[in-house]
Amino acid sequence: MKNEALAKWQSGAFSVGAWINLPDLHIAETLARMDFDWLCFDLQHGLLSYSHLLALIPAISATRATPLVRVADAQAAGIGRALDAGAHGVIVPMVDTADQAAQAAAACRYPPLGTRSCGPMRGLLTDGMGYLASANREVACIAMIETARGLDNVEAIAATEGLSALFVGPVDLCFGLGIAPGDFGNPAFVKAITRIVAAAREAGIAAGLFGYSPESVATAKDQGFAFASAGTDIAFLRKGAADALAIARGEPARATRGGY
Ligand code: 3PY
Ligand code: MG
Repeated sequence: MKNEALAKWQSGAFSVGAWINLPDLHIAETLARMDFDWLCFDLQHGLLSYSHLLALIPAISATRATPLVRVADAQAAGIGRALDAGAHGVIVPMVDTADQAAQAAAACRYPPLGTRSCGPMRGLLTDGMGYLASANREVACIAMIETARGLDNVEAIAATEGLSALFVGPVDLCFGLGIAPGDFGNPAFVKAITRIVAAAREAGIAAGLFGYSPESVATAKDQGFAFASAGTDIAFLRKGAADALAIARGEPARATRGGY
């Protein structure tokens, strides 16, 4: 198994992804054919279940987009099931401590590096037994920094053995900082971003951002992130529909809320 997104992050090349929140094969296939570097199924907030993931992930793994899954938490069961379903990496939300990061990393790695149990259904299908030899190297374990405690501990989290990247959830981070959700220009927010990117760089891993708009991706690149998402299926649908309606009625383009 080769994780092309991870290879990009490790080489220092910037990559752009998107999120899948809707349980629809045609939407997954449409995004998979758009040339995103990675696509992440959101099992934390998305409107889809593990059964949907099983049905949709083959649409991604048949293309060059790297399939990722945001799991509910750092528990081994959810991480193992996402990887067994064919995810090449997991994004773990709300990581507060290095212990939690270590728990997530252990769940991503087979012994002796971790405690992942063998049963990679889709990996064996696509890569045969070679999957077992490559998984520890290729699976990406990504810890979200989006709480006050996570920010306090970010250097220790970044230094956790087996972690591939940090990932910022900007609105939860706003809550953690006690600033208005979406106030991404707030000096406290910018300072936190600078600290997170520096912690990742110091640890020799990548940093990524959940982009609330396509425009935020360019800012993320300037801030030193290695990867960012340009939007979600729902946001793309809403923006496309709003633009189509405005054009059809001869009205100026309407600003749409970014994000989900
Ligand atoms: C956040 O903004 O906190 C996110 O995790 C986006 O889903
Ligand atoms: Mg969040």
